[in-house]
Amino acid sequence: MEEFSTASMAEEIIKAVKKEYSSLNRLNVLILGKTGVGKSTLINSLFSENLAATGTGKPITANIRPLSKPGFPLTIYDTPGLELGGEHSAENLLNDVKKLVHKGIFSGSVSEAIHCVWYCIATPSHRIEPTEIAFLKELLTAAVTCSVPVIIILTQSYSAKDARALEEVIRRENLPVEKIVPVLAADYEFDADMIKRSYGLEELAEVMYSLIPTALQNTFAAVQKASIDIKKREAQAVVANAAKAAAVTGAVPIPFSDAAILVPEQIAMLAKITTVFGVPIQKGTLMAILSSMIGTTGTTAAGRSIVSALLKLIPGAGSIAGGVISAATASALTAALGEAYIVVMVRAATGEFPLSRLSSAEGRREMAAIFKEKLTARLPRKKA
Ligand SMILES: Nc1nc2c(ncn2[C@@H]2O[C@H](COP(=O)(O)OP(=O)(O)O)[C@@H](O)[C@H]2O)c(=O)[nH]1
Ligand SMILES: [Mg+2]
Repeated sequence: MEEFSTASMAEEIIKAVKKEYSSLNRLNVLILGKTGVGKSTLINSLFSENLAATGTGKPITANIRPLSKPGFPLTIYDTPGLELGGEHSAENLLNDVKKLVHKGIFSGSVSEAIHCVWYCIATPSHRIEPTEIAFLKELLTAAVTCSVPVIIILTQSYSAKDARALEEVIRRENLPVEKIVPVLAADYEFDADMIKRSYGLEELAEVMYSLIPTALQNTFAAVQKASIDIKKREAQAVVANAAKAAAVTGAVPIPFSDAAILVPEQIAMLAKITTVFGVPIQKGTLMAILSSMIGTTGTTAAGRSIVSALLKLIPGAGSIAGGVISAATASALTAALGEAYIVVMVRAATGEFPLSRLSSAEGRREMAAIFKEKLTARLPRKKA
C-alpha cells in the first residue's frame, strides 16, 4: 500500500479540493425586482463571494446581467431594474427571462439551466401594484411550465409585522408561488442605539436548498454562507458515504498501517468536506489537523498512539501496527476522521476556532481530543 506522509496527504487533499470545486455543477439564480429593493444587498449576504459588488459581466440582454467570479460555481442573473418603459418594459423583461430559461433547458446541461428565480418585493412599500401582479402572474405561468421554482422574497423586512401583512396581500392573489420569505439581509440601523438585526437568510437558504435540483445541492451548500447547518448536513452525507465505502474495502482484511489510515477514499472525503465549507485552507493547517488526529509516518505523534491505544482495547479490531483491521473498524476510523474534521470546519466557519489557532499546541490538543471522542463513539464494541 502506498505510504503517505502528512505533507503529501495535505498536498493530495488540496489538489482534490481544487478538482472537487471545479467538478461542481454551476448554480444559476435569476433575480427580479425593482431597483433599490435590496437585490444586491441580498446576494452579498447570502453567498460567500460579493458578486454584486465586484462581479462584472456584460449585459446579455438589455435587462439581464450575469454576475460571476472565476472559479466560483455560481452565476446570478441580475436584472438591474424592473422598470416599466422603453426597452426595459415589463414585456421585454419577461421575454428576456423566458429566452434565458429556454436556452438553459435546451442546452441540456444542468450547469446552464436556471435553477431558481427570486422575485424581490420591498416590505416598506406595503403594497404590490396591479402592474407588478400582472407581471408576476405571467412570470409564474412561464416558470411553472418550465418547472423552475420561484421564491417571493420580501426584502428590507425590518418590520416583521409589515412583512406578514404584505404576505397576506400577496397570498390573496392565489399565485402559484412556492414560498414567500421575509428577510432583512443586513442589520438595519434605526438609530445609533436601535439596531434591527438581520434575519431570514437561514430560512431563505433552507427554502432554496429544498427547491433546487438535487444535483445542485452540494454546490449551493458550498457557495452560500447563511446556513452552517446546510454545510454540516451535506458534509455528514459525505462522511456516511465514505464510511460505507471504507467498510466495503475493509471487508477483505487489509493491512492497515498508521500511515495508510488516509487512503485515497479518506482524502476524497476530506476534500469534499473542505469544499462544502468553503474554508480556504493552507497546507500547513491541513498538516496540523492531520497530524493531531492521526499522527505522522515515522514519528511518535500523539495521533498514532491515540488510534493504536484505542484499537488495543477492542478485541478483534486488529492493530494498527502492521495488523489487519475489520471492516467495521475501517468504517469507524473513516467516520471518526470525517466527523472530527467537520467539527473543526464548523468552528472555523463560525469563527469560533480560527484556523490560525489549529497549529498551536493547544489547538492540536483540542483536535486530538475531538478525534478521540469521535473514534471512541464509533469503534465497534465487543459483543456481549
Ligand atoms: N439595512 C439594510 N439596508 C438595505 C437592505 N436591503 C437593501 N438595503 C439598502 O437599500 C438600498 C438599495 O439596495 P440594493 O441592494 O442596492 O438594491 P437593488 O437595486 O435591488 O440591488 C441600499 O442603500 C441598501 O443598503 C437590508 O436588508 N438592510
Ligand atoms: Mg443591484
